Amino acid sequence: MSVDSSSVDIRGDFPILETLVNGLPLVYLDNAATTQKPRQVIDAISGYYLHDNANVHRAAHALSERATHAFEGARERVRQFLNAADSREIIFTRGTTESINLVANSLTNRFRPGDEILISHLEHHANIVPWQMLAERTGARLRACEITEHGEIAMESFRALLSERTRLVAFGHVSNALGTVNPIAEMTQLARAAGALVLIDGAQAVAHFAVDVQQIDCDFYAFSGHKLFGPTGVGVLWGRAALLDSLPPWQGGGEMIEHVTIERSTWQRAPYRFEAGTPNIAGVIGLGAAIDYVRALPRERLLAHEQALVQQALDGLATIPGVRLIGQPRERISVISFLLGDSHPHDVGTLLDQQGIAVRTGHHCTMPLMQRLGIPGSVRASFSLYNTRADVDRLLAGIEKTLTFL
Ligand code: C6P
Repeated sequence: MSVDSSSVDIRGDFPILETLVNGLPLVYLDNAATTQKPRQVIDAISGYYLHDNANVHRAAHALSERATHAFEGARERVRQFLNAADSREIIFTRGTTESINLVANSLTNRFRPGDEILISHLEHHANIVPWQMLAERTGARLRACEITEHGEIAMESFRALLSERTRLVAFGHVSNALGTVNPIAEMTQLARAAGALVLIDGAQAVAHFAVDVQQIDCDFYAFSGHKLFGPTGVGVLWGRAALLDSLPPWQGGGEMIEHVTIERSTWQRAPYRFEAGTPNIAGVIGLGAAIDYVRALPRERLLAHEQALVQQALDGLATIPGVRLIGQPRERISVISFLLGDSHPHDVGTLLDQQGIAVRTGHHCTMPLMQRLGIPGSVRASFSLYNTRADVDRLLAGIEKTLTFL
């Protein structure tokens, strides 16, 4: 398949993009759910299993040393990727969901009845439910700031809900359902001024722009490897070293301890106190390879390419009668949500799939947002750096054809 002159020719790195779906070349527009994996990542994972497979941190033999070296090398790559001050601040988890659950569990002792946790109506369930559970355990209260009609955080509502009772503020960097890029620097500053800890859910951000946790000045930042061209089952929680060392572990077992007697145990420092048991070694190595891959790309140019695709799609959708855009954020990245007339999103998704076009349909794990918008769900097209103008043309033609069936 030819690649637009505006994009960087990387499609060849992604073998799956050659797949035929229903006899047609795949147009993969479900990148917000998970990105495809470049050969470099697939090779790193199989290379580990073919040549280095052993457990990490446990043995003196050569394979274990090689595996440990590759595993800890990936931690250092993540540190550089986030511009964290210390690789001790990088905790490997199963993904964004586990990263947020880790924080919610480890913070339990810091919450008292009447304390507040502030989130927004834009959040993914992974950034709602763990806080509900924390509130349930501690008597704290979960509050959610409003959104505007365009699908942005309503900053006056955010400011109004911040108070001396707010102990933690948690919000997404980018909305997975609408693509809204939140003003995270301003929100972090306001939350910290109110004396709250700040957690940012970066699941939808890291594949699209550089993240600098020291510059953002938050306390925790979470993301998943599989949305960054890495494997599933691995993710990251970044936290300030001193803060992490002051928190208790949330899971017990091997690796996370310093000393164990039958009566009691003492913990290692971060990150190991939060990494009980054998980790997802191949996944971590794959994530390291994904970061190497991304860092070698001309990101500014690729981001401009993605933005151009989003604009092409928005311009095209505006000319198709019956298309209703869901959310019109001023700053948006790579995600477009829409409905076709009164049709159920699932029917639209099925008809697009028959034309080889993969989109996501439904509530996108953001039920409170859908409730606020008064819709059961939407059709979501999400773009990545390997998508092309031809993909957008196929999507637009696919939608026009779908409308004739509905
Ligand atoms: N969103 C989507 O299609 P996990 O499942 O742990 O890797 O990521 C959870 C998560 C948390 N926050 C945001 C903003 C997300 O987008 C996601 C995952 C996918 O939108 C699957 S529901």
